[in-house]
This record gives sequence, C-alpha cells and structure tokens, in this order.
Amino acid sequence: MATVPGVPLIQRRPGVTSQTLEYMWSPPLSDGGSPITSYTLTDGTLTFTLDPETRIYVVNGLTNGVAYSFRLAANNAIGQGTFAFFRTVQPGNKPDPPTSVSISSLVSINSGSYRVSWTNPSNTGGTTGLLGNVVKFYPVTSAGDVLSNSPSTIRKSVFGAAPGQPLTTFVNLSTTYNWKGQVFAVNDPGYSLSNFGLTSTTNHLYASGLQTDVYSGYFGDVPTWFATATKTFSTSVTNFTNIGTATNSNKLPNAQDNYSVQWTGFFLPPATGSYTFYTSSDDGSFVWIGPSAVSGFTTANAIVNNGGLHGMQERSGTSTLTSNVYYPIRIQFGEQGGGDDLNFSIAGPSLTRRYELSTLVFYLPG
Ligand SMILES: [Ca+2]
Ligand SMILES: [Ca+2]
Repeated sequence: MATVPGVPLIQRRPGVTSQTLEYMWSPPLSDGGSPITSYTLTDGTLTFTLDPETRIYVVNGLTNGVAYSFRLAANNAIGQGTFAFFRTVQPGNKPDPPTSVSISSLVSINSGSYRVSWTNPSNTGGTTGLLGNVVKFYPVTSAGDVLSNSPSTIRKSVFGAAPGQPLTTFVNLSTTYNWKGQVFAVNDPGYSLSNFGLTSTTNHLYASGLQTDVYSGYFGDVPTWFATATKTFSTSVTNFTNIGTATNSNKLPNAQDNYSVQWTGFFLPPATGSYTFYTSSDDGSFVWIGPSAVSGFTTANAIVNNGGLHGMQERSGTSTLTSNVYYPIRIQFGEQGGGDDLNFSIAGPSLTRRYELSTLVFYLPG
C-alpha cells in the first residue's frame, strides 16, 4: 500500500545573492510507492508548487537583510511528505573585506604564536550582520609563493564579528614553513574579497632565558640611559642567583666598578595569581612587568624600585598575572663603586621563591 513520499534530500546550503535565494535538492529515497507529482517549497508566507522534475529553484524578488527559512516537501497521490528544512539565510551581497589587517608575533617555546588583528567592514552587503571571519594561513616558499593545496594550510573560523568593529585572534604556526595569511569577512552570500594584507613571515624560536646586555658606566637610576650607552657584552642567562650567574661570568660579585646591566624578555606565569618579584642589589636596580617593560618604563612605573646608591638591599613588588600569558619583563641594574652584586627572584602561586628561572623566562634569540 502506497504512502506519502519520504523527505527530500537537501544538496547544499542555499545559494545567496542580492534579493535571490537558490535551493537545490534531490528526490526522496522513497516516493512512497506512488510517483512524486510535485514539490512544495514554502517559508510559510511565500509558497511555490514545483513540478516533480525540479532539482533547483531560484526565489527572486526577496528583501536583502531579511532572514528566510524555506522548507521543502514532496507530494504524491497519497499526500504531502515530511518537510526538509533549508538553512535560514539572508539575501544580500558579499561583505567588503576587513581592513587594518595586522599580524604580530607573540612568543612560544616550540612554535610561533601570532596575534592577527583586523577591523571588520561596515558594509555587510545588505545583510544585518556578519556570520564571522575566516583566517587562513598558507605555507609559502622562501620567495613568498603560496604552496597550493598544502595539507598544512591553516583555516580558522572566528565568530562574534560585529560590522565595523576590531577583532583579534591567535594562531600557532609551525616553524617548518614561512607563512602568508588572509582574513575574510563572511555573511550568507559568502566570503568577502580576500584581504591578502598579511606579509609573509618567518617563525622565530623563543629560547629559555633573558637577553642580557652589559654596559660600560653607571646608569644612575635613569632607565633611558641604556638606549645610548656603550654595550660591552651580550649573552642570555636563566640563573639570577648573583651577578656572576646573571651575566655568564662576564661580571663577578664585588669585582668591578662602573658598569650596568639590562635583562629583557618575557615572563610566563605557570598559574594565575599574585607574583612577587624581588631584587637585592648593590647598587640600584629596577624591574618592569607588562607593557611598561616594552615602552614608557620609568622609575615611577617600575614594579620593583630598588634605586639609589646602596649596599645589598632587597626590594620587591607584586602583580596579579594570568597563566600562560607571556608578559614582557625588563630588569635594570647598575654598579657605581665599592661592593657590587645583584640577585633577582620570583615567587607566586604554586611557585616557591626561586632564582633559577629556566622554565619561566624567555627571549627571542638573534
Ligand atoms: Ca664594585
Ligand atoms: Ca656599589
């Protein structure tokens, strides 16, 4: 005995252009034992009765920016089968590309971690918003040519996009390749023109330790002094037990006068919470954490202010930090005369105070 037809099979998401939606399907697996006589395509307001050979139907004259939810049923002599529901979409044009695309490297131990930022287009092509963004990275040759169809291509969807608003995401790119990136804005009509604004980039390996630069002369509690001072030695160190370990023996405790040292890099908190940074120094020393360690560092915004001419003297400061975020760090120290030494240590949640920081501080070699 015959029944109504089965559910039509939706072939793909609706094709979307300005004022137009295109629906595509194939017949139900079963016609119910009675030939299909027609299809009914409806959104509850607009209803189209289509002949049984129809596989694609284009609905014209729609309003851009209105969400349409069409469904489709097959009919035979017994009656109407179960509806198949197409995705709800808005007609319109593709959005404009994102603007102000930029990429900057963060630090990572085994791969390059990059921050990708852009501003979404205000022109969403007549749709009421954006579905999101897609960020793609392609491996490229040393000449910058894209290696097509590479299995290593990275495609990341980013949601929460608002028209006209800035957005940021993070990607990890292996050190095997150089990369080139694209950012697209996406709405129902599709992808924006690609914004190929990201430059080809080479990954950098970040290493354990802090960049260590030794200078001739005493900085005199002037943080900007280092920018024009004479550098006499550079290395990297992980152990800040004394000025010997902290300079790879370029200086030794109580052995020299009239020099200064600056250490720079990143601190990676292993857990979220309050961290205490200590210096004990003869003579002055300062520590900065976070953005002020990169630019605008002054004695007033140092987290540890141990300035002045003095014998070994400990000062500390605390900061609440988030786990697995690389915080820029800068340490400055100077010796004028007499005794000289420095140690630097960190304590925090699940971190007993320590001077050997090989799992906690990082720098960019070269
Ligand atoms: Ca000395
Ligand atoms: Ca001294």
